[in-house]
Amino acid sequence: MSSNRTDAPKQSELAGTQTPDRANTNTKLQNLEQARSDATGQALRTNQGVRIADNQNTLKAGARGPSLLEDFIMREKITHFDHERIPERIVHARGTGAHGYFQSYGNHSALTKAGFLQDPEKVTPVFVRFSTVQGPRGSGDTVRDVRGFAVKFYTDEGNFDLVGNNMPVFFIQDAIKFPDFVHAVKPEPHNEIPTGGSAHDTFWDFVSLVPESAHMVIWAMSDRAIPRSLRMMEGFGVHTFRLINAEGVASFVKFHWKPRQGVHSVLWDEAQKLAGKDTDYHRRDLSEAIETGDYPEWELGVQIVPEADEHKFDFDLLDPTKLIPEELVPVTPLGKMVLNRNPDNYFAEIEQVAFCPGHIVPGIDFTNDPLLQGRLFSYTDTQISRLGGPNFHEIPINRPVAPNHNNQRDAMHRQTIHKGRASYEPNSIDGGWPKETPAGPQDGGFESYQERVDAHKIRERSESFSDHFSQARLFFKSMSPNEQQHIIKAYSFELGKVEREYIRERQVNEILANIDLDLAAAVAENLGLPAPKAGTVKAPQSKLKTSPALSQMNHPGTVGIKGRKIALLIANGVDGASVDTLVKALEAHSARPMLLGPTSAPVKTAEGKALPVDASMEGMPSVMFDGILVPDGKASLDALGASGVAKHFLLEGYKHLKAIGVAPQGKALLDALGLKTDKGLLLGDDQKTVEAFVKAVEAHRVWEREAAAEAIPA
Ligand code: HDD
Repeated sequence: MSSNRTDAPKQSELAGTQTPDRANTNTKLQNLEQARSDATGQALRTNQGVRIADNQNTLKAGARGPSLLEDFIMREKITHFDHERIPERIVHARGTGAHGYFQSYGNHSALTKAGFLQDPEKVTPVFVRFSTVQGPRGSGDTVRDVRGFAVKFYTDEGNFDLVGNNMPVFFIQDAIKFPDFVHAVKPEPHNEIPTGGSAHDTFWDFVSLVPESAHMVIWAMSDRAIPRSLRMMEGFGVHTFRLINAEGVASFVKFHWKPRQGVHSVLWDEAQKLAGKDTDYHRRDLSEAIETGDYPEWELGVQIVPEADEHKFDFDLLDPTKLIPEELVPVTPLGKMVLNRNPDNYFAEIEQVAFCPGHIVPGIDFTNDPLLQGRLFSYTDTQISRLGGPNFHEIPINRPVAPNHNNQRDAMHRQTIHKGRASYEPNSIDGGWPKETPAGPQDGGFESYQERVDAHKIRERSESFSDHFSQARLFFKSMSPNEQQHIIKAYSFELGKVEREYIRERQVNEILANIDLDLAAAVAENLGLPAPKAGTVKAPQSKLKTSPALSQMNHPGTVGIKGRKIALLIANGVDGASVDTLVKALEAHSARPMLLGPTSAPVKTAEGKALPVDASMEGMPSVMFDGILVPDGKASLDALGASGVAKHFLLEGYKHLKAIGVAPQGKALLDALGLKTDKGLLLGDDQKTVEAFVKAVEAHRVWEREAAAEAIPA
């Protein structure tokens, strides 16, 4: 966890790379890099510490002669290189992460004795890893998939890992089905297709045969599966956990992370294009935000259910395919998490971090959720093969800040050099140390919650887990009309890629028809299947007709357009003053304006100045932006109107429902493109228009435009 980065200059110090003095900028960049590197001023050496004189040539018998086996320098280098890769995670292989801290809002001792939740002054370091589930390490960031949201709290009482997802439920109810589910969703075994997505036969074969997946699958077909940014996702602990206070009183809780940036997604066409045009879209967005000081922030909250209310709901709290609607049990905020430091080294930190839902601290405990119980075994087991043995807790990113003395010894890659003679307990040689700490109210040893269990040993699914459709229906009914259409399209797209017709039919008739007949009928029509009959499963209708908290539209965030990327399209002849005014207006809202030219070369303004650009319009296409502005300047507007790339940029931005502001002289450009002004397509460059543009970006997308945008070619 140690890092010299905190002293290093921040990228934000390089703000203003618009300066024409590129040489100066380059020197600044070099200084920045050197300050970061721990090799600055150091000699190149072998792993054994020998200084290397020549890193260019293998030792040979004569300049044109054969290489010599005795070249230990070359062999050490190649041997190490040959073993650079470790097995990637079986699921969640593609990920990124960041360091930060957690701070409690207050003293939550009535709820839990966990030390990091007692004191608002206490700052607990955290490391977060976000991930996709299906794809390998090199797959695209914006595929349709669940996102992992794993947080390691380095508390004074030991590490607490909250290993959740950006969806509050899961595909299966029992861990014994996890390998089946993962084999089905992973690329097909004969050709390893598709990479990163679920639009293929084996996934839909499995989920259409396993109705308990219906709820999670509809989440995966919703906009939640294509987030705009990792910073704009909710996170969920999924299972019901227990919090226990110093008096031993336990409450059931569901953990929630609420992003200050709001909950937002991209459109499906955008997601697919981004997967090619910027494969690293999400990891870039996260690291850029942190680098520029726009630190992502989430609120940690819990839904609290007193033990006495365990059976009060029309679903089982132990069933991980169910959520507790926030309208029934609101989320109580506990504290905030801020991510403020990028990792120094991807492999050492993001690849080697090892999470486990079984890493808990006093004051937190499990429930009998059979999915959670299986996870408690799986994670440590997987690290043993992934990280080469049971000593992965010694890897810097996994080390607790709390001391961890015990009598475990040896094994692969042991780093600690133990000095005592006694590695057993009880012992007298080392004075009996390390010793147990009796369980106690505060700072006591870990004590499991004393739950009475008196039952037959059986393999059986509880009857209380048998309603698979009510909450899937509640989810669909709670969506806005736009979101419902996206879900219909997502099922149609994915099932349209399924080659076996009987699988499509089964999903429509046996799953979708039991969720909602209109949904099933719309998907059936798109697939050319006969209209489905009403579902035969008599699932209880939940008392709640809708749960507004489930719709992303009801999570706008609290940061306005802070950090949103806005493209300014410019060409030779652009009005420099107009660019200046727009950039200043955006910066006043802490947005991130970027100047895009026809090429990467500076643009000549109408005033005759050379204006450096951030990128070319081809280099940073519209899918990488949240909004588009076209500044004034007749020659510039004419040049944009004659450029296929610029026109495509605008049309695509329009299709993806983005806010667009065009200077008054640009009316002809809009007319030529056949675009009509609307709530988010604005003509003008006065203060009022700029504020309307800002409002439109703040609303994330111009949803009213979605039907009109259908006509624009993709
Ligand atoms: Fe899992 C990784 C989340 C069910 C077995 N899981 C993994 C990660 C996340 C989750 C976020 C990536 C952690 C990281 O960034 O390193 N998993 C979940 C959630 C689940 C869930 C929210 C259901 C509520 N998982 C689940 C089950 C099993 C596993 C039922 C096995 C019985 N998960 C694993 C694993 C992984 C993993 C194979 C792969 C790499 C790793 O653990 O470290 O053990």
